[in-house]
Amino acid sequence: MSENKEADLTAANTENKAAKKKRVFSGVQPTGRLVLGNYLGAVKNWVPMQDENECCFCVVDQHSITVRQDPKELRQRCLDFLTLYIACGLDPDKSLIYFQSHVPAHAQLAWVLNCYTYMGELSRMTQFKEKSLKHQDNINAGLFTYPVLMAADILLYQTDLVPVGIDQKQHLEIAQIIAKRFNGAYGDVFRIPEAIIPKVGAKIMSLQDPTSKMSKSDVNPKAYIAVLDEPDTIIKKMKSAVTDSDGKVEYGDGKDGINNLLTIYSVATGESIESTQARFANLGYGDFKMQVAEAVVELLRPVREKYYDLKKNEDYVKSVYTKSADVANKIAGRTMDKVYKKIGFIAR
Ligand code: ATP
Ligand code: LTN
Repeated sequence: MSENKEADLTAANTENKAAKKKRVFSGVQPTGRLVLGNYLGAVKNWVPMQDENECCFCVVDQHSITVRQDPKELRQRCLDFLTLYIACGLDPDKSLIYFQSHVPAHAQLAWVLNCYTYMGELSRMTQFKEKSLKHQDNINAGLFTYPVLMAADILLYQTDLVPVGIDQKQHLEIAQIIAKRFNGAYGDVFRIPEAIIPKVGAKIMSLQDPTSKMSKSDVNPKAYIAVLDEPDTIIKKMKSAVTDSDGKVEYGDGKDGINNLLTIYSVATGESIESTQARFANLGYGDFKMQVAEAVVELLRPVREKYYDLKKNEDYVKSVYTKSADVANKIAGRTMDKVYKKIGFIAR
């Protein structure tokens, strides 16, 4: 081959690689109700990624049974979460939107990866420690190996990017460790995924205890704003948000409540933190809270409207998750074949 031709081909390869879309994977467990924290920290950031990348968005139902669930409620919640994904702007023409349990390879790969993950690594996971404290009567093996199933979710699709809130950073790190360990033993099987964590809004705090994370399974509904909360509920919850006694609307140490509300306003409206702070500098807490509440109402209004529209068309929603799972099964199957071959199983 002439030198020039070889150079041309190399250029074409580089171009191809640059043009190749990246794979994105993320998911939310169908527990509690989807809340503002999940929306600002995760789901909202998935929407713009759909244009540039190949995206898989999963309702991770298998993760949710690490905590006891009522079957009837879980079934309904799974459907509601998937419907909400679409209502939040996930587009079935661009992305795969489906249930984890509809792609058996998640559990199959999780089993394999369990054998490449150490007990010591899993016992260091913060989420495991927190959840085992919270559910002391049910510290099951699934709760312990939760990060392995999550690694399987991600590695199965040769994922490049995983958009999540900051609380998932540690789980992403262990997914990278497992992938590198497996690649070290068998060659390049998995792509090494990278966490995408927003600069602002990666950890929205509880409205009742602003030193802890807003969580969708909080027993106190006043602690969170659900994406489907009606405007008057949002306003009431905002009004009762815990603040402090110094009366100044500005960022500061020990001002977790105010810091959180400023962050919420900034992410909800897209206005920078600096200009948000300047905007409210001379306002009392009551008026400030009202303005934050209104911004959240406007942010969530179109989501709520689209959700109730979609609820009228369950067949459409079903067609989305069945078609998506068909494609996801094919992509996942390719990785499983490779994994089984590498570890020495007889080809299927
Ligand atoms: P649970 O209370 O049932 O554990 P959760 O509210 O912590 O649920 P997850 O299903 O664990 O929600 O998380 C879904 C996504 O939302 C993840 O990407 C997570 O990082 C993100 N997320 C969860 N809570 C917040 C929060 N308070 N602020 C920003 N992002 C969040
Ligand atoms: N553990 C995540 C949910 C989750 C996830 C994933 C997120 C399960 N599998 C894969 C990103 C990629 C949580 O938020 N608790």
